[in-house]
Amino acid sequence: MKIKQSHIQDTNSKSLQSHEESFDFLADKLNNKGVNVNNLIAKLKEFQVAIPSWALGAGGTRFGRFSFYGEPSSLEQKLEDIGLLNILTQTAGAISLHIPWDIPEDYNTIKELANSLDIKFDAVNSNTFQDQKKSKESYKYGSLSNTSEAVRQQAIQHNIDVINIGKKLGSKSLTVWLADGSCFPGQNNFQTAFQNTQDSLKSIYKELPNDWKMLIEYKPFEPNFYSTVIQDWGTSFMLADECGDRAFSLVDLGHHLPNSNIEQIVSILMLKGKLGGFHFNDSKYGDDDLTVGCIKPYALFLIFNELVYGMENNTRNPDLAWMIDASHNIKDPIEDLIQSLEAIQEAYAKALLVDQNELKMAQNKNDVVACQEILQNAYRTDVRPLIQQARFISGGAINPLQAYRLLNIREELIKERGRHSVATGL
Ligand code: AOS
Ligand code: ZN
Ligand code: ZN
Ligand code: ZN
Repeated sequence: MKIKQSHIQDTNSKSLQSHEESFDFLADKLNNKGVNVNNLIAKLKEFQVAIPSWALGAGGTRFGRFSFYGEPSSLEQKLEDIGLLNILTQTAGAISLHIPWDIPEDYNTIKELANSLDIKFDAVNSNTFQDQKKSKESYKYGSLSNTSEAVRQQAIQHNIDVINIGKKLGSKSLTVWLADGSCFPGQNNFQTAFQNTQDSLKSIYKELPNDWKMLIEYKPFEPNFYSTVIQDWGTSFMLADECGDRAFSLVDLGHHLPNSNIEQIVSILMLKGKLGGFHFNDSKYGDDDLTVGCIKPYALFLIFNELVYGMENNTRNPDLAWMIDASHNIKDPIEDLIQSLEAIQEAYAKALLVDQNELKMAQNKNDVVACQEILQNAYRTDVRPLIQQARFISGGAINPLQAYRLLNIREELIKERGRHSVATGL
């Protein structure tokens, strides 16, 4: 399935006039306030979010999985789906692969396909939370933290293999998320588990190419429900710090206990130059992996406010690896990703509207009311015309979701792939 530029223009022509009216209205208002609208649009155009290969099929839960018609069943088809998403939104120009789910059969074919779709290879993800078919050792009781040296070695080697696969594709970072932990009190010695993990990560880090980053993801619980070795940002920070300059923490929005102040975590990690990557999703209870912005859009805005501040002020912190880490049980995954991308862009655009100098002045005067007003005024601005404009001038759809439906994309995919295709991976 290919979307032609003329198809996008056709669907855009339906909303062009009303878009132009709302854009002009907003641009005038912002210009009058002294906002550089062109600058803002340039920043929005530049912002690209990686799509994980596992987000294109129905995820399911431990109770079952309801497959979705026309799901991609190979890496090629996953790339094609991201290509469609990117043509419509102009924001999804990268894929994040999961090894071993996505090992390319032929590297050149995959690279050429990605190239033709204008998709880059973002972070590669290792997997030591499942046993692989031919592997000798089991991760049932942990991987990099395991008390058995043979298991740890196998997990270290897997991560090195993942780096080598990523090198062939042009990736520049490895994301490590560990399920390691314990299910019951007394099962693990916390110190031994942490020490083993640290030593294992250092062995992987030694093999990391000079222009690569290692991103260490944390999560408080699940699948282990008593303790998790890398449970929080502090643990991830300690491990990254111990590994070296090219190791960083990775924040997944769903990996915090309820009511955690994620924006503060983001802020301090950036101050220390140790925030490396981001997994977007939303959460009501735990690692719910819901559509970005569907539950707590104001929290997302506050997080972006810190990200924008950090990107301007914490020059020691590297460019961040942005990824959506969501899972879809009942929605069409592509539609869900369109909604997530929109929510990310919206929060980013609103954060860009915050006048940081004015905020600093209000903070210095301890004018608490003014501080809150500055943030809320930015948040209450309907920035959608800005996002639409950024997409439109990049050649994307003014309204991607509408275009996706008008162009009957899912129906076309079902025709091509059949009704009962099954996504590989999760
Ligand atoms: C797991 O909870 C983490 O969010 C991972 O980042 C990711 O979802 C996993 O590696 C995908 O299998
Ligand atoms: Zn994640
Ligand atoms: Zn997760
Ligand atoms: Zn998640």
